[in-house]
Amino acid sequence: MRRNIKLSLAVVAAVTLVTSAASASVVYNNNFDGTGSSTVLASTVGSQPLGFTMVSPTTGNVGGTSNPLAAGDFGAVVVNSSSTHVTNLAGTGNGLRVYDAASASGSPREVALRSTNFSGSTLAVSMNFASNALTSTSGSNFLNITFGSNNHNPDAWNEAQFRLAIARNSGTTSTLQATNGNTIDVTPLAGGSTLAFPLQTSNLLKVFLNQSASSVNYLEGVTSRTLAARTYDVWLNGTLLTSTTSFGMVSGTGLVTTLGLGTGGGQTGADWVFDNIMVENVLPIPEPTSILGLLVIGSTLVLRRRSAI
Ligand SMILES: [Ca+2]
Ligand SMILES: [Ca+2]
Repeated sequence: MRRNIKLSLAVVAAVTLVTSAASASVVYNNNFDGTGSSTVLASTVGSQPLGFTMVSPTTGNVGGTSNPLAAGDFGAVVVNSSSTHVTNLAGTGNGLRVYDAASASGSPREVALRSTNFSGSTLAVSMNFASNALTSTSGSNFLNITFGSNNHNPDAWNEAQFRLAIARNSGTTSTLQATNGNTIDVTPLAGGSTLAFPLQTSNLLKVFLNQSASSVNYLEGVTSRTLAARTYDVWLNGTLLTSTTSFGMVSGTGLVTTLGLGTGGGQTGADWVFDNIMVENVLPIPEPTSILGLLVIGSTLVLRRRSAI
């Protein structure tokens, strides 16, 4: 019995060590409520969000109270469950509605907002999002979640380092896909796939970025993954977006330091709500073999001590 207890303690100690090594520090956190460890002030319902630079539209919002959207509406506005705007389907309290039912011919940025700068070579970006509209519209409805660096502007979705496109399909599901930022068409990377998600309910998106020059390991839930240098992983509702080739960042450029949300002139039916947008510096975890090694070492030490008694 005592041996079992000591073995358990050794396992707990090893797991605690691993957990500690995988701890993260928040470098950007926007729940639009100003609560918790938020680094931004509470945003006001009906206004443009704090913690973002609004590139387009720069002042006010065009529409944003109609549901479904009226033709010509576009903008970003803070909403909550009791506002005259749409309900925050993505989270609790205040959320952010990003919508585009307008058409500015040829424009890569109809709605464009970017986060305040953050830094870190190994980042975990997470957010909740929901499609506000259930049915497909006649217009293009995708929205780009963009990752920008010093010379890859996240404001324009065709210039970002890389981007994730969320799109509403006909029926009641929608898809997410990853693509190079400087590829105009919304197509997955070679060999890439899409992930489906339900409409009008909160979805959890997590992106792990390794911007360093060597591979690192990270934990998503109980899954340990290795990220090669300058690649990223995408998780949607606990499922990994897969590709036959690694999702790579544009080579020879600076680190990703900003996050953007945007649509272009071609989108005339985009209507999305976001909440809990967070960026964390994630410390790499030991190799899986090292974790096993810790357990073996811990167990062995206890067994030796027990044998010596
Ligand atoms: Ca919130
Ligand atoms: Ca548009």
